[in-house]
Amino acid sequence: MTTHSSDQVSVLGLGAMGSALAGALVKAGHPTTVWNRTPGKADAIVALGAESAATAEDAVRASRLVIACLLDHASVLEVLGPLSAELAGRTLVNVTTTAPAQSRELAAWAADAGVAYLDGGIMAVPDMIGRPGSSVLYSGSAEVFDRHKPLLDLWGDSAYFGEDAGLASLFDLALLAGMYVMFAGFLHGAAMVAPEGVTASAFAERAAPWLAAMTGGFQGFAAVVDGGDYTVEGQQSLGFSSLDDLIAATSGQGISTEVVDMVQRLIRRQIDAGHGEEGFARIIESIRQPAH
Ligand code: FVH
Repeated sequence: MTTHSSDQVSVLGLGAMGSALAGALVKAGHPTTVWNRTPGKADAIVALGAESAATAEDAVRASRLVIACLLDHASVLEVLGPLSAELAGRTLVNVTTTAPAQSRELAAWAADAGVAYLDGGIMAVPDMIGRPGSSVLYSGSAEVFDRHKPLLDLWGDSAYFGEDAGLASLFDLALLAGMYVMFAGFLHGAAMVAPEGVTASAFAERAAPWLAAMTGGFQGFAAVVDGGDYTVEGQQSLGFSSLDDLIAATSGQGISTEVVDMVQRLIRRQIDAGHGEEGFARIIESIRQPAH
């Protein structure tokens, strides 16, 4: 049996993201009950047609399907820990950002309490919810995912990674790792050109298409990594990839070299281990084996 727009749903947490998720459900016609620790945040959603519950317990009791979108793992435990009896026999979809071990801990707690559990990682900002480009990663109960997919799809593209509840979180954080390092690289470049009077906005105009074009190289690196042979012809070698000039130019601008030093260290460890002729993708071996 799959979710229908007439199915009742409760949303716990009306921060920026919880409000966006609840708003999408209400707009799609789901009878929606909302709860937030601090009163007042429900007003905008109630104006759209949601019911406001006075307590988290009341919100849980209102629906078979409960969505949690709270700050972090600790707040989820604080709110849901005392409600295991009320949640028993219901379905919990937790889209709060948590670490994989925390997602697994919640899944184990839910199993003990008789709660069907699906963990989610949101790859979107609140304004993107329900729009193209928004995706939400899920893992945990396949049955819950399949049954509620029409509802989950209201928020964005829904992707399921498997029964291990920690997998969605792992993918979420792995993707965020790529994002943060890319942002740091962009800001490093902006800081490099700033002493010449170039604004960050002007630099962004050049950086965005350049970095977008460079993502075309991911599959090539991935093929080398998956093949496990870094000697494949046609790759830029580690020896050729030295960042010495880049680091010297960075120092010359009087700014920190920390961002590029990190990449240089990953390259250097492989060259020092005798792999200078092999491809750049080999730095994944430095990442896999922490430096002592
Ligand atoms: N906003 C975003 O762009 C990101 C995108 C990717 C996924 N994240 C994650 O979504 C979770 C919620 O994020 P949020 O943006 O809604 O966060 P806030 O606006 O700060 O709202 C936090 C809500 O959590 C409630 N809360 C915090 N601590 C407790 C607690 N101990 N007990 C009960 N509720 C708690 C808070 O309530 P209040 O402060 O209004 O009373 C808000 O409802 C998050 O995991 C992101 O990483 C969003």
